[in-house]
Amino acid sequence: GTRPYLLGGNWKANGTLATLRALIAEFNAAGPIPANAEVVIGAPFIHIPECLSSLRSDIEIAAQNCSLTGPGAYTGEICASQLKDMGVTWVILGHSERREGFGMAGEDSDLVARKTKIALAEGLKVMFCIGEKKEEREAGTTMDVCASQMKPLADILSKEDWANVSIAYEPVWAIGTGLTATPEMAQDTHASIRQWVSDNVGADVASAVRIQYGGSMNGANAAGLLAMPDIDGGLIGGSSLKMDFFSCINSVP
Ligand code: 3PY
Repeated sequence: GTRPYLLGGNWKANGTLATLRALIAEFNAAGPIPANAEVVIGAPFIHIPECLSSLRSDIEIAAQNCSLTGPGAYTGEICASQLKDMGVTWVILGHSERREGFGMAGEDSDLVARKTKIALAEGLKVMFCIGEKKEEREAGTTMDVCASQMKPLADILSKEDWANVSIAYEPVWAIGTGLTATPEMAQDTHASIRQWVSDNVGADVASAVRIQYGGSMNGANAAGLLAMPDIDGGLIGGSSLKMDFFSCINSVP
């Protein structure tokens, strides 16, 4: 296809300074990244400076969240302008784990859309995560869920904004479970998401926007997924903490 592949790693809240340094050394020695692949690592905030100074320069750095606020009296928050100032170029927003909230108030689609608008305004690029839960897939509502997650975004973004957004489709039942959507199942949903963008944003945006698959992508299943016409990359959890990430990267067609 004409869309450059986007391979994102999502390290979540994993790693120590020692394991981070060891992984960076391995990644730095891993050989070239295919010319049609863009690679980004979503690091914990505290590990971002070490990544920026030590990780190979052909891997960009993402944060895994940003504040709904700008700078100011917001104890414990990190805002998009601060990330941009550090040299961060991407942010992952609306991951299902943050939507769920792990015991805290979760993020709804309206909040994720507003964070996205702020991040884009500060010059960050956004991996915008969507995806259905197991019971929603079983009830046949996968596309209703994805549409409801994208609707507030479509309402507040300008067409120009979309140039810096990638949609990460992550079926929640496939995250951290070892279950992966089959390439055909994933392709089917990706095509529906692209159609939704075409109908609700515009055909030009739909043909340019990248749709990454997330949910237990690894070196063994990446090639099958990435071969699909509407799968433009991955958002990769556990595998991105290992050299297996490079097997995913090297699986781009
Ligand atoms: C996974 O690979 O399971 C993820 O959650 C990636 O974000």
